Amino acid sequence: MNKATKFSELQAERLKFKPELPEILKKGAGFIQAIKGKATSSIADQEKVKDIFPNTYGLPSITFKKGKNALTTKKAIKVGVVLSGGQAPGGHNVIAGLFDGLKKANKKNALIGFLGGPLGILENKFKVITEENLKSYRNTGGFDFIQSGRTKIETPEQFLATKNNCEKNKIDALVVIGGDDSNTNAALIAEYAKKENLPMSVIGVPKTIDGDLKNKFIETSFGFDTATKIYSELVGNICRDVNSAQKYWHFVRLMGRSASHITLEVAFKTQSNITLIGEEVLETKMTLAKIVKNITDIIISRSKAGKNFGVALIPEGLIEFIPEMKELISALNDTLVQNAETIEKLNSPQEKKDFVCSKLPSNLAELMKSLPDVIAFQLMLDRDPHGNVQVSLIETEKLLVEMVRKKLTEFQKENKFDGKFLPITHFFGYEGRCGIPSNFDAVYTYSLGYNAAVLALNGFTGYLSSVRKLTKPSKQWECGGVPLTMMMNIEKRHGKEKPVIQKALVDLKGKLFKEFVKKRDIWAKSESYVFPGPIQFFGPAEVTNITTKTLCYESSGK
Ligand code: FBP
Repeated sequence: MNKATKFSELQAERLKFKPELPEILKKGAGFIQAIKGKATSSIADQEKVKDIFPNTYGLPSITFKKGKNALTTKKAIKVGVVLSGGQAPGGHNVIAGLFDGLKKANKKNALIGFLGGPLGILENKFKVITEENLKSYRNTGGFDFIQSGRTKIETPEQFLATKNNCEKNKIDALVVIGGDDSNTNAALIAEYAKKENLPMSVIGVPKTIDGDLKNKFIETSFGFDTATKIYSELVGNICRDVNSAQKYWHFVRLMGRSASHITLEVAFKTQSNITLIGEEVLETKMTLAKIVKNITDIIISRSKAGKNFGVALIPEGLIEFIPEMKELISALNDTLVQNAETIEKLNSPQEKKDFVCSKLPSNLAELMKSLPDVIAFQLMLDRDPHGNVQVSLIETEKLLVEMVRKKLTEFQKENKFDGKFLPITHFFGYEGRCGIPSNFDAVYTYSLGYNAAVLALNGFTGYLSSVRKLTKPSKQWECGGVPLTMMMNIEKRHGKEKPVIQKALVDLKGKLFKEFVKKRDIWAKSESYVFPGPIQFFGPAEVTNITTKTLCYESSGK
């Protein structure tokens, strides 16, 4: 631990927490047998995905069952671990579970942590992980033990550097803790290693606060539980504040990239007045004007009841789902790539905007010009290394506030609105990513790491660590692995077709969304706010071990 870092009383207490492993993992890899299921296929674009992954496509899913497995304990192995992408509560416990799982199987097993994300692999920067340097990070938030990064390993030179450094360090398995893009990268490294006859397996661990890396075998990504609890506390406090002062409208943008899972979860936990769901906007082709109309309708109707206050939740990815904005962003992605050199040479954002507008089809150029400058500039910012628009940098809440204000002013002139509109904007994202992991996340991450150790000790490659039946007590959780290629489809990135793990967006036919649709009108009119308060680590299980509404509804169909 960094010398400057001091433990708070709570953190000191949390170090003593012992995550309870699933029963199947408790005795270690030597007592776990891997049962292979049927061969799998990718969720879409099967032929194209198969062509790209000739060596790792179609692997069977894996379920762990009790039974002796001496092979996993005889030979000592060396594992490299890397944290990739955005922070999510519980990352340190994945490393702790991985470390303990390896040591339980054979004391000579070794673990090194690549520093600063995948770049650490390329630059061969790592730290040897020992009980001594790991112990103060158990059950803590953050990724600061070995840090993270968003470097994508994609060029032939980068793959070669990965191979050379892994060979140099005699690494038998590489564990990539990441979201959909990082695990797509893990799948590509697994395929490359097979092709090059590199005796190294690659295992992924599902991480992301966004909650969009999930499927039949991955019920949730880690970090979603803690992050949504932190945001819900903050939003709940705001709800209480608006209800106390009764004079402001708060517009809160919430992280989550494209998916609105975080926003939907926070909506249930706080019962805020307005919640926008990006996936619904896409499905119903809701234009920006229609979204603004829906918001102003609620503001006016609350105002008529004497309530010039409320709370509105906006998913950060909303902007990508509004039909005309989606079209604009897609055209911008191409224009920015095709004209990168020229744009680079232009000095001011205004010059860049003018140039970009000159290259866009006229309807999109008009739209770009109609946006507040600050939003237009933000739309032109660099894409991330995986080709995604950095929605965390686009202040959609401010765009909506401006448009709503304009509309209400028009209505005021027409005597259709005589209330007040005093908006305040917020963005909650980074506040939730490094929080102390909730009991659920602390146990889940420890189990995911331990489970990854078992997969690695069995020599499996191209798998995502999978721990399931998560709404049951952790003792009863089921464990195994799910092939990474199974979750893939082909998408356009940086203007080119690429294999990627498909994001799981909010299911509009799912029970949770349907329940939301039933409730939202009531929440819009009333002050049925809920104030969840801070995460509780100690106390009655109904409070400390409660998980997300999303997981409960999706797992049990309640
Ligand atoms: P991951 O997908 O890597 O887990 O990152 C999630 C996230 O927190 C998004 O919610 C957010 O849009 C993005 O990271 C912000 O990225 P950055 O940390 O690079 O600003």
